[in-house]
Amino acid sequence: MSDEPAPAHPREPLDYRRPTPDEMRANIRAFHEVARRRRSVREFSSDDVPDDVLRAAVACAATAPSGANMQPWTFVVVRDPTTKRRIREAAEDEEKLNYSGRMPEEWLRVLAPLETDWHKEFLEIAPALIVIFREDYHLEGDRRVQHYYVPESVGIASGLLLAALNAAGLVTLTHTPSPMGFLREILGRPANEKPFLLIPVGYPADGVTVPKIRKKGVDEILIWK
Ligand code: IYR
Repeated sequence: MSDEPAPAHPREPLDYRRPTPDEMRANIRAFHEVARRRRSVREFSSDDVPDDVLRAAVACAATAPSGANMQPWTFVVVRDPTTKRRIREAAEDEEKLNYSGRMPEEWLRVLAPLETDWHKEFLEIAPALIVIFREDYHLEGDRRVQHYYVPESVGIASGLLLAALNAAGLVTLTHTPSPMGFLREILGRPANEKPFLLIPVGYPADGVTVPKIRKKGVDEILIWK
């Protein structure tokens, strides 16, 4: 393989129509209505969700921008009950260690109001788990092609996935059992893929409650200059 720079991409017109300010206001209001309803849910119904909706949500994630358009991500949708059980058992083994000494006091202190613990039943109960893998490089033959801005790229794709799933009417948890190496093994993914997030997806269990927390208001986080 040569080290010549690759030729420029052919170009095409941008598919874009400028909205009026009022159209923009209506659009953003509608989007905010969806976004503000998203909550992390930890108790799921076992009711099944349609494959095509999960597939369409991943297609939304696939539209994300990425460093040099490397698209450094793979999404594994886990439906098989045995695989879900293995993931639950491995996550609980890690989280037991986290909650019984591996997390510093200070971390446990900020988690306490959320009442999380090492039990992760939702990993078996939720009808689907989506595991997002990040890819820091890929191989072309025996040549290693580096990826750039991987956390930024995969973070944006993950946000789009969560937004899409919640817009569809499903609920999600952004779960980070730590460390997550077991996911690569259980799911048989190659060495260049590293688990990034584990997202149970489904419907909320009947009567589910969520912590009454508040998001910072826009005036607390927005600075105009
Ligand atoms: N990953 C652990 C602990 C945890 C950490 C944060 I930061 C949270 O916001 C919630 C939980 C777990 O999933 O229990």
